[in-house]
Amino acid sequence: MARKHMILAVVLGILGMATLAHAGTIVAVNTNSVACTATNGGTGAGLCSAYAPTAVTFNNQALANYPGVASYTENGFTFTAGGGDGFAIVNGEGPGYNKEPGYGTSANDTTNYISTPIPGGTTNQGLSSYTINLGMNAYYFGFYWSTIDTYNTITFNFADKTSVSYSGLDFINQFGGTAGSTSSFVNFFFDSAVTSVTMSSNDTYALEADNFAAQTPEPTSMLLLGTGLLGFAGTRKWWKRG
Ligand SMILES: [Ca+2]
Repeated sequence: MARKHMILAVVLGILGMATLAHAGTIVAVNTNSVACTATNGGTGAGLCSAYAPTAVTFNNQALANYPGVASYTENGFTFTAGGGDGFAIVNGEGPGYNKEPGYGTSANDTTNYISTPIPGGTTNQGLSSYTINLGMNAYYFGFYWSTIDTYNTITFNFADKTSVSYSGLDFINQFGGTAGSTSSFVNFFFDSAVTSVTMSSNDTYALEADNFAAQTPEPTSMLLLGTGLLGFAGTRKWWKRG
């Protein structure tokens, strides 16, 4: 069973007036962020959420390069390794071609971050992934994403047991960036509660992320509104049960 699901990308931060139009709508914003501070994401962590406190920094954790870790919990967020090599907690550029968010820019993240697959792990292992249980019904989710890549995929799992996946290319197309060269703090707003998010990347190359934030209260008719919304359709599927 599947039904059409809309994702809307806001190219510019928008103040507005309208309300969310469709159940299950996702709005992605890649322009709004703040510089991280010592108390919000950590000094030198690059960009943090402009909408919610940073909940996951990995900053006080031992690095976990090959063979990575199976599970990690910080501030109520639980990360569980999925297929392939799973994930590792790393710093800087690693042997698995991973690059920290903000690589090569003034917003370079010099702190620990998460990478899937794990640097130095198996090559050509196929799809590596991890799932973040948010520990809440989230109407907002954001993180600092390094070099948004075509082989990255994000799957949003809704409380109603549906899910929807988007590739890095989907976001690149909406944000107008260039694959493999654009780091962004990305913000996602939902009008239907999301309980977990699965991050995956294909083959040797990585999906790198840091400074996760989420929020339960539906952010007031937010930004969603107004003009400048670009939409495209995805297919929202029911989770397999049993
Ligand atoms: Ca960090």
